[in-house]
Amino acid sequence: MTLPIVYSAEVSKAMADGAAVVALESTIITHGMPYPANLETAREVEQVVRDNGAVPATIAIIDHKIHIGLEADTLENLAQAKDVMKLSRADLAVAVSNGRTGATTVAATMICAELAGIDVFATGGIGGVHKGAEASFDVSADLTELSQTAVTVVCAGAKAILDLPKTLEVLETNGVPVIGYQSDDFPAFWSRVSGLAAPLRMDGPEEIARAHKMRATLGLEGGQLVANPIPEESEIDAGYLNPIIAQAVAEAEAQNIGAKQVTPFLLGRIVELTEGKSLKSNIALVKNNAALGAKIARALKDL
Ligand code: PSU
Ligand code: MN
Repeated sequence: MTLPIVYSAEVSKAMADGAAVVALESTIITHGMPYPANLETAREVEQVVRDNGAVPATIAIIDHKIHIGLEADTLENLAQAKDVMKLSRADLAVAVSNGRTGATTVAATMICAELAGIDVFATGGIGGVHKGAEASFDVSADLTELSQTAVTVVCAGAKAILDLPKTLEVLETNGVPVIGYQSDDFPAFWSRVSGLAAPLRMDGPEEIARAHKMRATLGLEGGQLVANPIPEESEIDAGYLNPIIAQAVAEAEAQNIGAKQVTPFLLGRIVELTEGKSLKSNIALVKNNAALGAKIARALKDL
């Protein structure tokens, strides 16, 4: 059986030319940001990848196919679509076989990128170990995926809505290299620092590209997590944000929000409670990651 993959015209040409390609996820569009900011951001992030010398491949599941790169009208439809599934490893195949419309999380985007031969993926934040996980067992499948799928993922760390020390522990147990980019501290999404040490540090795209290759050479399965701090001017003060996060987490508990709904609920509530400040920061950090992702993808091509 041939793979159910379709490439956009732009990505298809890039692949044929051997150009650098950067994968982008779609859950951030459908479940991570409100319309129309989600659509504007998706377009701008794609443009940042191009401006940095690579080709963007936004990934989504539509009509029995894994789409690697979305045409302009497809992206526009997805950004406004209702009833889009939030797909991870568990439900990816069912969504494709049943012809559902699905957005890919970090885990599902990694799987699709690897199938398509794309080595680098840029996003905002990864899923992690949720606060209270000792009772809820809510640990994102993103962490397991990083241990088994050979894609370098550029993020801004993990959100402070998560239990960051536990998230780092699980990554370490799973054998995932967590690389602070030009930073000794593990960044916390809206903040440049979490107060936790980044397990590894690298200062340039070439170094990261070489390590990516070396994992393959050594036969180590899994990817790398690059944690790229949010640009200073877009940071949100933790003293202001922490009580807001605590309130959003408490509301989620009180309303029995569980499973896949937790992350979208918290992100949405925090946008409301910060009167859009968190959304502005989120957009800035995704663009920052897209630029670094493009540089890493180019460095990989140059090796
Ligand atoms: N971080 C963001 N915005 C998002 C997500 C993470 O800033 O929309 C999404 C990603 O797709 C990530 C998913 O893979 O949330 C994690 O969901 P969960 O916690 O249910 O595993
Ligand atoms: Mn979860």
